[in-house]
Amino acid sequence: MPFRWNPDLTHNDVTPEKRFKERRSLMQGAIVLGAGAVLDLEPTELFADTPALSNIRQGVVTLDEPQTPFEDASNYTNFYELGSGKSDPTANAQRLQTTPWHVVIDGEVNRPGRLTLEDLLKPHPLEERVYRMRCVEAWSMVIPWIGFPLGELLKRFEPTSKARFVAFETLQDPANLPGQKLPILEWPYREGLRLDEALNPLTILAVGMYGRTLPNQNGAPLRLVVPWKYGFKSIKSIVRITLLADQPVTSWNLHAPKEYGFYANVNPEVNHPRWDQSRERRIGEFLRRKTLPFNGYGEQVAHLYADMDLIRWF
Ligand SMILES: Nc1nc2c(c(=O)[nH]1)N[C@H]1C(S)=C(S)[C@@H](COP(=O)(O)O)O[C@H]1N2
Ligand SMILES: [Mo]
Repeated sequence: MPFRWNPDLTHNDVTPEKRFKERRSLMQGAIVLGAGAVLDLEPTELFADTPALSNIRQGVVTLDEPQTPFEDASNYTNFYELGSGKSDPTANAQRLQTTPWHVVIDGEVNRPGRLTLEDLLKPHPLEERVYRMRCVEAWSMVIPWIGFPLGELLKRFEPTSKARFVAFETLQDPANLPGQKLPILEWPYREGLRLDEALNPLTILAVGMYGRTLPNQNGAPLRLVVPWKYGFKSIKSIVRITLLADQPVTSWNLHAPKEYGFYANVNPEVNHPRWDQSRERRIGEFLRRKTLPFNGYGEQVAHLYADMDLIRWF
């Protein structure tokens, strides 16, 4: 069975042998290990530079699939603010200023606020969850994210009875983010979810991956991960979360409405106008595989769309 939803996973389930080796090589530069030293360090020890990222609990979601190597997941990225090539975001990563970082939560909530990243993380224990990510350009990865369910955060701000959608915005900083000087998109990058999608337990705000703080090019310090949707919904480097009565405008939908729908659920039956969406290449593999409806998470999320024509609402 490729997918498990199980709160009783053992530490081995969430931290396979390969991960220990990765951690070991990550740490070898920084830590001189005595002979026979135990290498099974907890992820928190890699977060020493970021005290807010502590107390990572066992994930309730994991996959029996080989993880994409950290090198690929962190160097083959899409982050147009840092350049439109897949390696540009790594090359320009240091231009993203992540400290201090604030997130505004406003709109249809009883308790709006502007919080530091530390305040925002404090009440939310972090979890590691291994998710498939499927990019609209037909490549995919399996990434161990560290984060917490978005719904836990939203509840804290008490959405009003009018709230039906959630809008997200990325940092706007054209002086430092070279892509924001180019008319690739209307900046800032904006995304949105229906409130029930946002409250689904699979939807997380991630602050780390592979047992460490999120690299800037992957959307530090705080990004969305919506594993059953195409990658562009998983907005990076979030500074604002707004609850709304009406469906928000989103960057890719605004830019090319025929190519990028608001819903963007992974759907092998709806091709992108310029390419086939029925198959995908897992990064690091040679042969393409069949794309799964909802990226393989149908059991968890198909009910959200029971009454919808998913060809029309792509
Ligand atoms: N702010 C912002 N968020 C973004 C993007 C972007 O260009 N800017 N690209 C999106 C796209 S198209 C994808 S596929 C995913 C990629 O996430 P990853 O690079 O961590 O794999 O980020 C999404 N989030
Ligand atoms: Mo993408």
